[in-house]
Amino acid sequence: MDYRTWRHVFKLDPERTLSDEALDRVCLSGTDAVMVGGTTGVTFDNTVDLLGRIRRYEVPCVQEISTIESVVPGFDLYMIPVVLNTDDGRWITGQHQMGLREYGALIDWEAVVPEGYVILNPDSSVARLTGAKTELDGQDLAAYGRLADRLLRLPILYVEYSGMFGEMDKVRRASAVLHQARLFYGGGVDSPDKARQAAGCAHTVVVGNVLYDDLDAALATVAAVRSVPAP
Ligand code: 1GP
Repeated sequence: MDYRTWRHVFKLDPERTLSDEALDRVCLSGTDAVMVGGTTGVTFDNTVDLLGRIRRYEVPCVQEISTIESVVPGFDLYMIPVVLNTDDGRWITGQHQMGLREYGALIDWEAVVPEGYVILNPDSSVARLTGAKTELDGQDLAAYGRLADRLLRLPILYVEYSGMFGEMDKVRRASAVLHQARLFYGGGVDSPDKARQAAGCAHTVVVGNVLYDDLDAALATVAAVRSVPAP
């Protein structure tokens, strides 16, 4: 599953409701992958339900793990956030170590992809949960880019503005310093115009919330992202 080629991803929250018809349109939209995950209210049951519905389609399906209890077998890949801009060690290595303590011997490492997360919207639930230090300028973000890419050699730098559209100048600056890592951008992409802007700065654009508010606008982001050359 070559996530390195993905330009567009839809992120679905298992706690929220999407009709069969809407899910059909999402899975046949031409997006490169569907990611299942969320910050709160994610359970084994609601994740397994959603996976079963997405599996009727050929679109690649990945789980972004937020709690150990909600990990469901059967996804193509498992993306594991490591929060870079927090002082709270639980979100850097703490939860991960506890998970590996229980299940470490059973893991198919070929299916695991770590993501270096930088969380930038102070009002998002993920920022509150993780105690993220969101006051970062472009130089700070570029430094996190190098930290992820060169020092930790993570394959993904995920710039997370969840719920708001971010500052593209900062994102571009981080993208420019990456050597091997892919930059995933997510946050507030709710129109073709914003999708194009993000696609010019990020290798992969992740679209979430707007799926539940304006499905047509969400679907229009797929072609918009594809119309822009990757950075
Ligand atoms: C959230 O990065 C994703 O984790 C997408 O953000 O929901 O704001 O589109 P939005």
